Amino acid sequence: MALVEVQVPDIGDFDEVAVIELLVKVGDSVKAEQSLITVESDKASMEIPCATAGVVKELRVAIGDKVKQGSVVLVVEAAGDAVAPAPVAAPAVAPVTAVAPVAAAVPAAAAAPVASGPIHVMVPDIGDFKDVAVIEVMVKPGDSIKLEQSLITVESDKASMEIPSSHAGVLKELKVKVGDTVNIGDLLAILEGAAGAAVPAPVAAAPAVVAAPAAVATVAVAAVSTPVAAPAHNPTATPALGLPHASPSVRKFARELGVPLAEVQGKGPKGRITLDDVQGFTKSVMAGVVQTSAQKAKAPAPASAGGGGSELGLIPWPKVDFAKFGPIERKEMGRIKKISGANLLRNAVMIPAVTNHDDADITDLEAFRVSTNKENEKSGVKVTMLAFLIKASVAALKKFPEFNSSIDGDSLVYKQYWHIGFAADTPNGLMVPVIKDADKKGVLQISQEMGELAKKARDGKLSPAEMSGATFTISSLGGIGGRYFTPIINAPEVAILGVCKSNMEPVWDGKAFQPRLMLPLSLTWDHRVIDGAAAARFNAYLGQILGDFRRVLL
Ligand code: CAO
Repeated sequence: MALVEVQVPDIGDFDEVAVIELLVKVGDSVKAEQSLITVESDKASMEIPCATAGVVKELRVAIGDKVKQGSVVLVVEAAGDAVAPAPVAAPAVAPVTAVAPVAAAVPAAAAAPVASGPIHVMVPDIGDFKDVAVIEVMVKPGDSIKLEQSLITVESDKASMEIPSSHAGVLKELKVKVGDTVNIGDLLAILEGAAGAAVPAPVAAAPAVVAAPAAVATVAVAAVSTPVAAPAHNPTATPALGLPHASPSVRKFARELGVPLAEVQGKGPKGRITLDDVQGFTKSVMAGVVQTSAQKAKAPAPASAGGGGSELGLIPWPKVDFAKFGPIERKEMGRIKKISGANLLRNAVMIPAVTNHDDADITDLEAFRVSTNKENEKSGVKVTMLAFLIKASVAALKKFPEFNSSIDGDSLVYKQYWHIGFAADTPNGLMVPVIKDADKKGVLQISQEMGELAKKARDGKLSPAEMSGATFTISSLGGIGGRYFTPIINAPEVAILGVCKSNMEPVWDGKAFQPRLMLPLSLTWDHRVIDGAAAARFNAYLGQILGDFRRVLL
């Protein structure tokens, strides 16, 4: 039996698309042409099919990865002699996906800024498709339409695609409704145009356009991409696979809000999830009427539960047209920022957190660290202050075990292992690698591991295992600066230590001021588990250890 690498086929004009769903897992038997993954651009989603029947041996992509033509999606052990063992692209079947409106063959007169007046927006070239069904109308008369804004979603049995507007203007009349079928050149909508709002210049060939009468510019948008991809989004098949049935813009909207689409009931045609369904779901969650499965799974014990946040009675996030006030640049947030942002928000909202600030005298410890590094110069391992902090924190966690616990329902789980996470600043955002069993390791070994893990974090090469299992986290801004800050607890941990830059300060010894190197400590703790007195004791004990590390031995 041959191992076959299944590649992304020709996906038309798309350079890179994001993997948004994995439809199979290792060990699954797959049929030829069965969909393997769903990929999505900002305008369309499509499914990549399998080139051959067999058993999935290896998945080479994860959700969030970017792929392009030729990327290997997975490895299949082909059934029988079905297929030659060379890597094969998935069947370059049919179409597509909609797309960025490539400007149409617009007559010079129409391409120039047009005077105010009705503009006819028509169905562009949509590949080989005929009679595609309108499954969603995204605008209504009276709406202000931006250039390239999606107007409707159409769907064949292979793909769903959004048709963008060729012009900006106010929507006067919609010529299609859900359930209609449309073809290239059909009139979609009439806009009241604004001067200068037309598609800039003709680029690609598209439906020929009739020169406009004096007052009416008739333009077709060429929302074209050369077909190819897969037996794509099949609305009848997807529910069977348990996948949500929704257009790309609805999926994107749901992702931005963090709405689990699989839990939204679609009220559109054939159970399709519409924008209204996602909004309705969000309102129900905010009102506390509905809980997502993630909320249900993570909800702490009723006595300590924060619920879904509905009781906060939050008003909507301010919507500001920033461009009104000055030039702007819009950049999509990176994947890691989005993921860590969602976690930080939950932790900030759900944990009654308090921060205690204190200072530790590290004069002697810093002198010891510097001399150790001099002695060890040749070894290549640099002992860092953070490594001492990890070791000192383990001693404090052992003395105050509730700081090494987690809430689980009505219970507190006291962990008898000491895995310490440390926040690492990377070009992609904040990551938290974990030093496992820090209690069993020396400061040198911790320093070395930290260096390796921090490098992996910066290179984006940390494995999930290297980021999981922490019982306590340290966030050090010591190499950068600052005095104190209020770190956010990394749930389900119950405390986090923030450290800033040490400073020489005059410290009163009872007789005189002495210059001492003082390290600012900020300990944030979960008030459901820990109280202020315990936090003050924890910091004081940590300070004693950092002041005289021999105490670790006691
Ligand atoms: N006080 C004074 N100097 C300090 C210090 C402290 N508390 N901690 C570190 N330094 C010094 C180091 O000694 C080093 O100096 P030299 O180069 O002269 O030896 C310099 O600062 C740089 O240290 P570093 O940052 O490279 O090493 P580290 O072990 O302190 O930290 C790591 C490693 C990965 C934690 C760090 O690089 C990092 O990413 N920090 C940011 C963490 C972060 O973003 N936290 C905020 C999370 S909340 O948004």
